[in-house]
Amino acid sequence: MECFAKINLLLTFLLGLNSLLFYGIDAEVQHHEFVVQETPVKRLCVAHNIITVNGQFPGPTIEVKNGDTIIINVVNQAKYSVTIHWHGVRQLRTAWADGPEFVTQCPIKPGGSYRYRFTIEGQEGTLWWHAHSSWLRATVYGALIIRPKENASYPFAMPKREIPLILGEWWDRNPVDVVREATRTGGSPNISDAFTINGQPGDLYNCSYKETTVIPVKAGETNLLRFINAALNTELFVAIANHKMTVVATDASYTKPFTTSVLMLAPGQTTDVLVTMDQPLSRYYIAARAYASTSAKNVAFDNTTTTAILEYDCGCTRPAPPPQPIFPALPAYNDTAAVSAFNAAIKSPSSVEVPGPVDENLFFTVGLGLLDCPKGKTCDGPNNTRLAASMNNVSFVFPEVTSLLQAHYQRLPGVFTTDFPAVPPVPFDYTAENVSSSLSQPVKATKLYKLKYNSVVQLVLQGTSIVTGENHPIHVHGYDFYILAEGFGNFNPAKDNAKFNLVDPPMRNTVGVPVNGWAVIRFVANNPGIWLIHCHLDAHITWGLAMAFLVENGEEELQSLESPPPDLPAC
Ligand SMILES: *[C@@H]1O[C@H](CO)[C@@H](O)[C@H](O)[C@H]1NC(C)=O
Ligand SMILES: *[C@@H]1O[C@H](CO)[C@@H](O)[C@H](O)[C@H]1NC(C)=O
Ligand SMILES: *[C@@H]1O[C@H](CO)[C@@H](O)[C@H](O)[C@H]1NC(C)=O
Ligand SMILES: *[C@@H]1O[C@H](CO)[C@@H](O)[C@H](O)[C@H]1NC(C)=O
Ligand SMILES: *[C@@H]1O[C@H](CO)[C@@H](O)[C@H](O)[C@H]1NC(C)=O
Ligand SMILES: *[C@@H]1O[C@H](CO)[C@@H](O)[C@H](O)[C@H]1NC(C)=O
Ligand SMILES: *[C@@H]1O[C@H](CO)[C@@H](O)[C@H](O)[C@H]1NC(C)=O
Ligand SMILES: *[C@@H]1O[C@H](CO)[C@@H](O)[C@H](O)[C@H]1NC(C)=O
Ligand SMILES: [Cu+2]
Repeated sequence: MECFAKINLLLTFLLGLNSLLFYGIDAEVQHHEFVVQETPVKRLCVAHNIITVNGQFPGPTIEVKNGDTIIINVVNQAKYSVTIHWHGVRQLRTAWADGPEFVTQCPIKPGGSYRYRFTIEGQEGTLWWHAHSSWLRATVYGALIIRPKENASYPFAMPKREIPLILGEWWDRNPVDVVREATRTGGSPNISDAFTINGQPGDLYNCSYKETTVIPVKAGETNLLRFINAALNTELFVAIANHKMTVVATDASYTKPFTTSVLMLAPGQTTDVLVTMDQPLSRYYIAARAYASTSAKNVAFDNTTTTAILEYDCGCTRPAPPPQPIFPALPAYNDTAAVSAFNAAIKSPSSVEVPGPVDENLFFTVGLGLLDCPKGKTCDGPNNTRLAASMNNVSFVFPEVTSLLQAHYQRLPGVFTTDFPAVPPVPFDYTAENVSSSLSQPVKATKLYKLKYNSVVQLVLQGTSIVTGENHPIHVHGYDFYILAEGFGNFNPAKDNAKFNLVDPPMRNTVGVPVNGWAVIRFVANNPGIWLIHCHLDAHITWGLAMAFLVENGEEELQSLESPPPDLPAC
C-alpha cells in the first residue's frame, strides 16, 4: 500500500518539485493509496455499513519524518462526495492539498480521485487526517504522526512504545442522515450513542466487551501516548486509572512538560503524554467522557463513557474473564474550572519570540444564533426557529459552483466578497444573560478577510451567550498560532492586554474559546491561500460558524501559492 523512495536529485527533478531548499538530504517521498469505501461493521449490538478508508476504522496511520513529502491518492468508491483534510499540517504554498470542501477544492465525486501532495516543514508530534465533507469525518479519520528528522531526537527520553489513541464519536445511524435531518428541521442534530477509543466503545456499552481496545504494556517502561480528539461534536475529558500523565506536546508543538491526572481535548486537538508504568501488575482503564460546557439547562449530551484497557504484562496466563480493571476519576461533565486549569498549564518549552508589532487587530465574535422559520413551515429550533451560528454576525455560506481557492486563483467574480468585518458590526454585552433577541439573527453570506503576506495578526475570539454560551473549539487552517491569553466575560483590552503571555505562550492549531469567554491568538500570515477558520464542532460549522482568510502572495517566488494540481476535482 505504501512505498518509500529515498529522494535524490533526479527524482526531485522528475517530480517537478520547485526547490531542493525544502528537502533535507534524508527527506523521503511517501506514497499512499486511500480508497474511500463502504465497509460493514458492528458496534453497540448493531451491524451496519460505514464509510472507511481502505476498509479500516480508524483509518490507516501515516507515519512520517519532519521534512518528508507525502503523496496520497484518494480514490472515492463510496456513494458520497468526499475530501480529506490533513489537520494541522501547515501546507506552506500547497493550499490545494488542504481539503475542506468548497474552500480549497471541489469534493471528489463518487468514482473520482485526487492526489494530495504536501511536505511537512518544521512540524513534529501528533496530527491527524479526516474527511472535511458533510459529516463523513465521523468514521473517516486516522493519525498522522511526525517524528524528528533522521539523527534528531525528541526533547525527552526516547519512549519505549508510541501508542496513538484516537477518541471518536459514534452514532447507531448513518451520520450523514443525522446531519441531513437536522438541516431539514432546523433543530439540534441527534446526540451520539457512544464515544470510542481507536474505534471501540469499550466495556461500559452493550456488546462491546470482547472488542475493547487493549494496550499491552510492561512494568517500568515509559510510553508516549498520542491522544487525538476526532469526536464530531464533543469535547472530552480523559484520564488513566492510578497513572499520572506528563504532557509533552499539543497539536504537534512541544510543550514545557507538566504532570496531570486529567486531560481535556476539544475536537481537533491532540495531546502527547508520557506515562511511566509504575503501578502494580494489573489492568487500568483509560476512560473518556464529555465536557459539556453549555450554560443552558437541560441540553441533551451524550453522557456515556468510553474505555480502553492499559494491561500490564504479568508474565502469566490471565484467567477468563480477566480481572476487572481499575476505573479513574474524571471531572464532572460541567467542570469548566478543570478545563481552564488544564489549558493554563500548557506552555511553550522555552521563551519564544512572539510576533509583533501587530498589523491586524481583529475581534471576532463566535456563537450561536436563530433564523426565522420559512413561512408555512415548522422548525425544530427554539420557538419555531432554525438554529444558526456565526462569526461577527456572518453565518458562513459555502459556495457550491466552485471552491473559494479556485475562484481566487482564476479571479472568478461573484463567488465571495472580502468585506468580512474586522470587528463586530454591533458592539453589545457579548456574554450577558439577557442579550436582546433583536441581535440573535445572523446574516448568511460568503465573506472573507484579506490579509497581506507576512502581516502580524492578532485575533480576539469572543464567545457570545446568544441562544447559549458554549466552549467553541476554533481551528485555523494553514497556521499554528500562539494563544496569548484566555478569560471569561467580555474581552477588555484596557485590563486584559496585561494578561498576555508574551514569554512562553503555547502554540496550537485549535483553541477552545472558554464558555462565555474569550481567547486571544497571534500568528504571522506567511502562508498564501484561502484558509478556513471554524468551530470544530461539526454541528456548529454546519450552522455557519466559520469564515476564511484570503492571504495574499508575497513578492518572492517562494512566497506564492503554487499552481493547482492537474487532477484538482471540478464541481
Ligand atoms: C545520521 O547519522 C549517521 C551516523 O552518524 C550518518 O551516517 C548519517 O549521514 C546521518 N544522517 C543525516 C541525515 O545527517
Ligand atoms: C433522531 O432521534 C429521534 C428521536 O429519538 C428519532 O426519531 C430519529 O429517527 C433520529 N434521527 C436520526 C437520523 O437518527
Ligand atoms: C444494554 O442493554 C440493556 C438491555 O437491552 C438496556 O437496558 C441497557 O440500557 C443497555 N445499556 C447501554 C449502556 O446501552
Ligand atoms: C450521566 O450519567 C450518570 C450515570 O452514568 C448519571 O449519574 C448522571 O446523572 C448523568 N448526568 C447527566 C447530566 O445526565
Ligand atoms: C454541574 O452540574 C451539577 C448538576 O448536574 C450542579 O449541581 C453543579 O452546580 C454544576 N456545576 C457547575 C460548575 O456548573
Ligand atoms: C422563546 O419565546 C419565549 C416567549 O416569548 C421567550 O421567553 C424565550 O426567551 C424564547 N426563547 C429563545 C431561545 O429565544
Ligand atoms: C440586561 O440586564 C442588565 C442588568 O440588569 C440591564 O442593565 C440591561 O439593560 C439589560 N439588557 C437588555 C438588552 O435587556
Ligand atoms: C446581525 O445582523 C442582523 C441583520 O442586520 C441584525 O438584525 C442583528 O441585530 C445583527 N446581530 C448582531 C449580533 O450584530
Ligand atoms: Cu462551536
